[in-house]
Amino acid sequence: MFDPKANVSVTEDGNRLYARARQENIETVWERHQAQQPQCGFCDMGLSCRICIMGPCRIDPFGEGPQTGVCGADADIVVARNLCRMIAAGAASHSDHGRDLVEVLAKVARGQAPGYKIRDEAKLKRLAAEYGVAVEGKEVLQIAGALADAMMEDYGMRRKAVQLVDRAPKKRRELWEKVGITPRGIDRETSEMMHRTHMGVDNGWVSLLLQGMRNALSDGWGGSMIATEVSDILFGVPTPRATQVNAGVLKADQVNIAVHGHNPVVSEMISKACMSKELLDLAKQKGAQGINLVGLCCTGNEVLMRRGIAMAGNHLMTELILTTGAVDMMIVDYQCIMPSLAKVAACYHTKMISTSDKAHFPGMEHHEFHPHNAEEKAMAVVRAAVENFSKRRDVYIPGKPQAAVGGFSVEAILGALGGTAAPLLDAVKAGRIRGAVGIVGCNNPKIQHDQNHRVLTRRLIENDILVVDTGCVAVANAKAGFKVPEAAELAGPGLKAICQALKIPPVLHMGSCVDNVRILVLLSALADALGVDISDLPVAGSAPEWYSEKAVTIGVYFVASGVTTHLGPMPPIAGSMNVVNLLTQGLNDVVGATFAVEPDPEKAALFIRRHIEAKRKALGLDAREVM
Ligand code: SF4
Ligand code: MSK
Repeated sequence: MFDPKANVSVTEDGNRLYARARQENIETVWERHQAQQPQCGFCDMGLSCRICIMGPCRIDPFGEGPQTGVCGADADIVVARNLCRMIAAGAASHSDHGRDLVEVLAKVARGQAPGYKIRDEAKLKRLAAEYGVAVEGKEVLQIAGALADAMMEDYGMRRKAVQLVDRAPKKRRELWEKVGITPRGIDRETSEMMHRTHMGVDNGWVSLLLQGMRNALSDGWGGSMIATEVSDILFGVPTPRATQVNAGVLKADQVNIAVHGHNPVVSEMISKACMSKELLDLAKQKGAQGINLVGLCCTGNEVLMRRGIAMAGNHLMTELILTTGAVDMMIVDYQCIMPSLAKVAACYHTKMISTSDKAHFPGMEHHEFHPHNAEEKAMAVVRAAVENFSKRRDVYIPGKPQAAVGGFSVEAILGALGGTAAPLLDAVKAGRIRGAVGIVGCNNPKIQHDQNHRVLTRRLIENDILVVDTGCVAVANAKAGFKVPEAAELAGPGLKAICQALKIPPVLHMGSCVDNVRILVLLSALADALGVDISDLPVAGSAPEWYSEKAVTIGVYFVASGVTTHLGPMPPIAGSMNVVNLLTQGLNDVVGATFAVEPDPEKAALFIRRHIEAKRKALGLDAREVM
């Protein structure tokens, strides 16, 4: 557990802003976390159940008190059900985000979404081909409409499998069929998960966890994949572009607007409005030098990846950034938005705007964005932000921005390699690159902010392991200076030479939380090129500071796809050794990958390196001993 007397963050801007919050007596996530101590041990182990009102029930982990709930559910059933409900919530969140994008695509096709358009026709046609949508002789908008309809079908009851499962290597798909975890429909798997965990339905902890995997796969190869692909069609496929990160990206002489959440549907329109001449002129009239749009969390990652828009911070920076007094407006969509934000903002002049019909927050002004009115709404709220500039009082922007490069979609990575994965595979075969790791996920106040991300990433790259990252880790690693081509100096000799030749950083920013699917697509391409399954590759996943249900789902779809995955914080499963053993060992026999929990990032790096070297050996490649 993080020592509350130590610095809350490993970052300079984080600590300086936290000191300011303390000075001004502003309560943040760290004080609230402290106030919750000691947190409930039953819940921590997954041993409490409130699924029905014969309960709530608790199972005594010491064997002295009750060993079943009122209904008779034992520790295995209670722990498995709780974990499965986390998976369902995570899958629902990402997949509902994907649905919103499909709805925008459908409205664009019908001419009902002014301001939005098809930005990448080639990608639209590639997706249409995958979905069996005829493109010959059809207008772009007709194709878009037919593709949106086909994707909507993926959300319901498909006869066999969600479409994009076809992207997985053949061996993996055959394995899923054999185990019975091929996802059949996106909403169907979440719905079935909730049904099975109702009192008196599925009381087999193994069958529950198998459905948990199928549910997670319906997100990874379904809802999240749709979210990423449709975002690319509507807003462009990311390409490498320079940007800046940390609280220093706020500008004292400009109107600062921060976008926070996950879905690019609102932030893309805001970004357009910030560039409008009318509003830039208004900003000048109000005494500002311009309008400075910055990102937070994954909405920030979405606009960073496609537009190079600067990133102010990740999850645990979202309250602190308000204490600069320099944010004229924060616009939120959904997910990972702490309900405390408006309370912190109220200590300053910052206007807080919520935009989604499904995400309301106390103390925020609600301006609902829909495809038909988003362009108009964006102009109105940005105007309000400009009007708010003159109300600023004391401004404190700590430090200078850090340079970074983002935008490494699969297309961009393959492009940097000359169009195919062959150079990357050659480097892996020759041992210059030992393997690759996807580091993903959040911050958690139980861990010093960004510390584990930095340590783990540093240890991996210095041992010639390429790192790709998404979500809040991507921001942490950018702030640490790992995302400029010069960071190649921090890498081991093999990785360094390749990064220098390609002029890329050793840590590649692949996007937001839904963009973890880009990692799945890349791994499939590598596995296909080698003629093996994903589980044979010298790769791993890691979520060193995760907190959210979505991260559980991501971890489960990584493992079910064959990627052994490290978790920093322990998930709430310690109450059942059967569940722990299945997830950390038994799954190897089922899907060829497991979870490993290790809070210490130094030890996690050793575990991951040993795993990668073992996979190399199994492939007949040279393997190093990791001490
Ligand atoms: Fe208790 Fe069973 Fe109801 Fe859970 S489902 S609250 S264990 S009675
Ligand atoms: S925002 S899910 S805290 S990565 Fe995607 Fe960050 Fe985790 Fe939210």
